[in-house]
Amino acid sequence: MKKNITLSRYLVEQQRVDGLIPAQLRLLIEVVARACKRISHSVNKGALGDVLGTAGSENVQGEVQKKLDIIANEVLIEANEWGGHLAAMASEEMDSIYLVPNRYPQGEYLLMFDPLDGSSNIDVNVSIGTIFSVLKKPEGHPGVTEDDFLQAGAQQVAAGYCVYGPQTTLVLTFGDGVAMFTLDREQGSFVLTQENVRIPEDTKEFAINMSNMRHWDAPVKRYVDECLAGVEGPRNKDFNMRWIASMVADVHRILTRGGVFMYPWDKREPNKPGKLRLMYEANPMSWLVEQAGGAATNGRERILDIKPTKLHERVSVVLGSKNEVERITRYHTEA
Ligand code: AHM
Ligand code: MG
Repeated sequence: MKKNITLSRYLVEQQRVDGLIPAQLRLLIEVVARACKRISHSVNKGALGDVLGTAGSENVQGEVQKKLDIIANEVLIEANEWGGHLAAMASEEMDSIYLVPNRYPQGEYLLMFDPLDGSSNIDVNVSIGTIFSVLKKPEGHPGVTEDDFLQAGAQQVAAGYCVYGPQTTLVLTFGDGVAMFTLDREQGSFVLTQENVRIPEDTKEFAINMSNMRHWDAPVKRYVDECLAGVEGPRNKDFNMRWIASMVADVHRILTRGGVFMYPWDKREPNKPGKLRLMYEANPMSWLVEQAGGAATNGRERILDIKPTKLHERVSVVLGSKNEVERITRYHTEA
């Protein structure tokens, strides 16, 4: 790999040399990356920046918002609304879509994000992140409605996340593999640190919130029981468990060394398909995982094929090393 390729140079080459992305999409990603740098800065300040703790409000899903949830949301909106690359945005922290104000030029893209994923980890200094997904606004009508956003994940034109951990790492796909960039704070830029990310097809590591075990469906219980049985069980090998409770950090581990991540449907809220949101959590992560050679399903079907019916739709998630995801999906179809 060539040394010291900044994100800007990488994007210019994707646009100019390889013709993989249009100029407006390049600008969009540059702007999102700049916003992530600002969020990273706030996250790093922690108590010194008065950014910890709750904001005293709730989002549309009835979850308590943290100060940093709101700060990150505002940073992303302010950074993206004026550049002329977007038609509208949608966020986990906003009830409805956000139209680019009339005073700014309108672009052809739709941006969705979870501004700060892993909120429960903010105050305890554990990795958190920003997840984003980019769609094209459907042609043929002026203005933007929520319906324009309701496209299957397979329609995404770019997706990524930025994890704020010991390092700040931006991970991106345009549908031609996955690349990782590490924030060089002295230089002030993201620098390419890994290309052609690949997830091993087999793994001995799983991630799931075990405290929900009594609420799971039989196929998930069967899979985890078999992992826990180790060498003495039907899998003939010992498994290790990791659960960071930040999807960004759990997925980052899987992209780095493999593994399987699950947030399945459970009996606590039987009418909801799961905890995670399809459009700005599961879709971008599923695409990244597939682009790295992994798989992502809701236990039955490919997540990227699900046609959303509402903006904040939830979904059951099984993603990561291909052979494990296929096994878990098979357990569901057999059941
Ligand atoms: P958030 O977007 O409000 O932070 O919620 C999503 C997070 C995921 O990052 C993580 O996988 C999950 O919630 C953790 O949930 P749990 O509290 O069950 O561990
Ligand atoms: Mg989230």
